[in-house]
Amino acid sequence: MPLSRSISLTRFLIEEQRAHQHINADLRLLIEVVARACKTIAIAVGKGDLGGLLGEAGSGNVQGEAQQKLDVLSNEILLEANAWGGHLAGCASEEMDDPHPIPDVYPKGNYLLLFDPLDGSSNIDVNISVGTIFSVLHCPDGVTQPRAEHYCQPGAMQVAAGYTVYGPSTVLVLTLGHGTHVFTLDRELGSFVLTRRDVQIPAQTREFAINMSNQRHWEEPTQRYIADLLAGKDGPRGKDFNMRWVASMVADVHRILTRGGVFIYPWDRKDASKPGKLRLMYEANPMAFLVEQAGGKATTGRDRILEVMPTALHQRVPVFLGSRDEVDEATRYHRDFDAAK
Ligand code: AFP
Repeated sequence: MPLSRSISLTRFLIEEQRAHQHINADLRLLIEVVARACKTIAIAVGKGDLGGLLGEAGSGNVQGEAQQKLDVLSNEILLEANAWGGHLAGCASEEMDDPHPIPDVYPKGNYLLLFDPLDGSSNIDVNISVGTIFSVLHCPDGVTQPRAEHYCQPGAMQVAAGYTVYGPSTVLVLTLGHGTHVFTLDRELGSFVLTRRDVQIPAQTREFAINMSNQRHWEEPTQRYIADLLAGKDGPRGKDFNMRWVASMVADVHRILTRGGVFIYPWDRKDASKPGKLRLMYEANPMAFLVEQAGGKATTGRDRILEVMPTALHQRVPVFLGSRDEVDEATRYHRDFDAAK
């Protein structure tokens, strides 16, 4: 529910630390540092053409995708902000091939931070919402120079996750494993203010999000599921469905956290060697954690995303997440299809 009394992110974190054992001073610092970096990114994104930062950087990332200038800048902002606080053992970014070590001149902490610095960046030049997604894990005991394998922990091991959306307003959505909470950036004060505590995604929905242009590449159970949604009240689902697709996962997930829905990026045959488009560690896991903490569900179409055992830092995965009953329904189509094979 919307809040009337103003609670800053700092106050929220301190009160969480007092009330529960699930947050300590280092984790609190980590979240505050990430939030501060996101404010800097919000300023850069908000300048648009005036900042001279639109367009491609002329480089590619580990995924083989063209990097935007703001991808590169957002990555640098997050790396720099998190280097010196002493809260991290290391960090990993969707934009970098290998994990980034904390410089030796600074103390090290016990957390691993993973991030997609600017999700949906192909939308920047057309002034559509983009965002930052992050995930926090414990560094395994005794590891002082974390390598890729130390980051490869299932999403259920996350201690925190969140995203920001740089849209008409800048919002930060956060879970520390005890509910999902929304903070809105007060641009005059320069601080994030708690605006929704304990968000709950409606269990049922009449709205889905998928890139329909890939339809011919989908596998059979995805085809059947979407065909039944499109059939509306004359079909087996007996109700009409609406469709939305922003092509910025942060914006699509934020809509679902706000009013329900199901977000789908399934496996497809466009490039059958890839097990999906979205990245497990930087997109699927943090979003799955946030969605589950808001009463929703998140699967690969078959299995719970948070239980997928990662084998590589930049691994991809199919994603079905959002309203609980609808994700159950989509997952049932895939499981029934497998069982009938
Ligand atoms: P970019 O960061 O390259 O714009 O990709 C965004 C994204 O990873 C995710 O945010 C969207 O949901 C999805 O890709 C959109 O993919 P399509 O362009 O294939 O619809």
